Amino acid sequence: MKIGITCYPTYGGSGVVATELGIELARRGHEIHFITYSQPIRLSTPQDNIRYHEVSVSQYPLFEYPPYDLALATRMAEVADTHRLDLLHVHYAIPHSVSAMLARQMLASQTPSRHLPFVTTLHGTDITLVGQDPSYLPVTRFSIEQSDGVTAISDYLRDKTVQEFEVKKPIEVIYNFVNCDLYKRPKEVGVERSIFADPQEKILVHLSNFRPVKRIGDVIEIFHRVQKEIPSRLLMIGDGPERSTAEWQVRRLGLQNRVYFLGKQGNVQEKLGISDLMLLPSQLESFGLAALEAMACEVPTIATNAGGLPEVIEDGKNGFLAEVGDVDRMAGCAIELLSDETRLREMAKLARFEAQSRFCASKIIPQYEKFYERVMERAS
Ligand code: GMT
Repeated sequence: MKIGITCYPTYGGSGVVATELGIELARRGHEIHFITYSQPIRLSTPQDNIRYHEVSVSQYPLFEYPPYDLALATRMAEVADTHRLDLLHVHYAIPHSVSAMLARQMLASQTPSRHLPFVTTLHGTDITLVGQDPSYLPVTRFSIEQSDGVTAISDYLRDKTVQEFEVKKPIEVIYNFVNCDLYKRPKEVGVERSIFADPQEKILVHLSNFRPVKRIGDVIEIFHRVQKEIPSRLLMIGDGPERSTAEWQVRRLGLQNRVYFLGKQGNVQEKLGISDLMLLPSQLESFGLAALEAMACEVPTIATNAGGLPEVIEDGKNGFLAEVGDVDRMAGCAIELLSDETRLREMAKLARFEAQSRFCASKIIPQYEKFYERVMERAS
């Protein structure tokens, strides 16, 4: 198949999922065209069967808000026409599904027999936060209804979309995935670990885009309590609006020698693979890709019982779940687990098992392929 993929290339989990999906599909022989405003971060090296088409948005003094969605629609139609694409797959509804809808119409107006189907994958804040904004809700609902196929990354998100948007269109749940051959614990972790911690110290990790929904303050607060009981360090991977506040909190608590702000990292699996415990105390996660990537690397997660997280983590078995804001319980669970090496290793193995048995790329990618086939069959 020839597939055009659009996502937010530099920011957030939806871009990561879209890029990894493109890479996996290309490995299986499909021709993938990324149509985005910059090179997706996880697409650092040229790969067979993958092309990148940049969307450039012209600036003009009149445009206080340059019309990116229109530039995107034009590029989608151009690429689809030139490369005879079979399908567009957009990640995050706003504004990508609206642009895809326009591209489909533009192509049909040139060649009435040409119907370019598009699939919209819902990821989270496009529905739960941004999509609820009255200025976006009607157009988001409309473009979801107009999609030739719609998927959501968890049952939670599907139900929420149906409930809040009153969408009649069937929504297929296809869970996020992880490449278990790449995301795994290395046999030897000593050298890399020694950059951050002494041999007897534990490493806690947090990975996100540092938005308010991630409750970065709780991450620091939990670690503050943990390090009083357990010799440990904290790796903060990612960047975003809450980073300066978090750095200030770290200084205020006198933790600057224990917490490393690493910024955006290209190969996150290398840092996850040397860690012992992931902290993800988010206000909401439709899925929690960071937790899954950690689990694949034998790193259990302490997370909140929010959104789709209970679909990924089983409390007490391969991680822990607590109510949003309950830093006492999250710190308590972390201390208990990190003080018991046997339990920690056992939970780490179960976390990897869960990632492999339910969310491995080899299980999820064929679900997308089948979904595309069905959509294309209906559209022809
Ligand atoms: O909040 C983010 O991390 C960004 C956002 C996005 O769409 O880029 O993430 C959402 O999609 C991820 C990938 O499918 C999910 O793992 C996250 O749970 C989801 N975030 C929220 O629901 C807050």
